[in-house]
Amino acid sequence: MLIKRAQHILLRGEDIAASEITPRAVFEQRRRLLAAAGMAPIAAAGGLLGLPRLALATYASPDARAAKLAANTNAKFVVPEKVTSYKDVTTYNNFYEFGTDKADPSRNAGTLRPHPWRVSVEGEIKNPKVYDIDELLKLAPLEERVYRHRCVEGWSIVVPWIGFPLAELIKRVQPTGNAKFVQFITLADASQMPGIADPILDWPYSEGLRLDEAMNPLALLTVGLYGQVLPNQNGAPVRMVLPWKYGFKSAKSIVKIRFVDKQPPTSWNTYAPNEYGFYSNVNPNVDHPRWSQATERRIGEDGFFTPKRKTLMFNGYGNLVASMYQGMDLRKYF
Ligand SMILES: Nc1nc2c(c(=O)[nH]1)N[C@H]1C(S)=C(S)[C@@H](COP(=O)(O)O)O[C@H]1N2
Ligand SMILES: [Mo]
Repeated sequence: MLIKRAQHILLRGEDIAASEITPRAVFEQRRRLLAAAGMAPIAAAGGLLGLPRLALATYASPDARAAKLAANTNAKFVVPEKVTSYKDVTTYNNFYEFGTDKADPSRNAGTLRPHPWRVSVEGEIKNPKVYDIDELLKLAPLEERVYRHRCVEGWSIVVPWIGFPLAELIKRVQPTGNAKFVQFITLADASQMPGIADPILDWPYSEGLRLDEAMNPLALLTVGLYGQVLPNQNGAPVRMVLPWKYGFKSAKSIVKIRFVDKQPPTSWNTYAPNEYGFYSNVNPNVDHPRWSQATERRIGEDGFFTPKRKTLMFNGYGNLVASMYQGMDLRKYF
């Protein structure tokens, strides 16, 4: 029974009803203009220096109740594509601790208590430390970055995240020579997370990276989106965002970051090693055993005649990440 049930998880997104067609909020229109404005000078100057820094906090809020979070936009990391609507990004989620339907996390994650919150940074490091979330938020300047996000199920979104490079934290805790991998562990508290009662995955949700991947400037320790603190359903109060990898690598609601000497077990890889590899870099040339990964459905573009988008190698971030995998057989290390 469990097996049968489990086979329904991480399906392609195709069975999900098309997201509602709502009039575009003024905010999103402004957001797109902002993104376009951020990109034009890059194309012209081919670099970062001298670009105006754009403070998102001056723009309208997508959710009047949510706390604002100020951050300067880092134009080097703004993908020149239409930002997905706030509504889609916060109501179409995978967060199995709150249920397996896309609408479950936004419906059920109100029971998560993201404050107070502590993150234990431990293992093969010189400075192990339990960070209070308020302290973690002040560790490095917050940046807004607009990243593509590709779920292994075949859908994608474009999100203005707020955070800072994980490398900033890693520099401070100083890995020892034995640190080869980093493990991320999510909260697993049945009193806050109704989905934990269901033994779908081996809780707590855990993910991992090689140390060089964790140090990559793209790897974002994330605390906000759309100018606000992270909603619970998106992994409050702190999560990873790794835009060159399939979405499941980006663990939500992290309570532990552990530096280890061996490749750590990870939830999805343990669940189905032939379907979800440890690396899980976005790769249109390596299909999932049950579906092609060559194309994707961009959430919000799913009209009846809308053609699918071609999935890009490393989700379009090859210039920043491909060198980390040079000489590796990406069919074997998928
Ligand atoms: N703890 C935890 N983290 C998780 C998941 C989860 O079920 N539990 N789902 C993953 C998957 S499959 C995806 S696609 C992304 C979705 O992030 P989003 O809802 O913010 O778009 O979160 C990832 N992180
Ligand atoms: Mo995903």
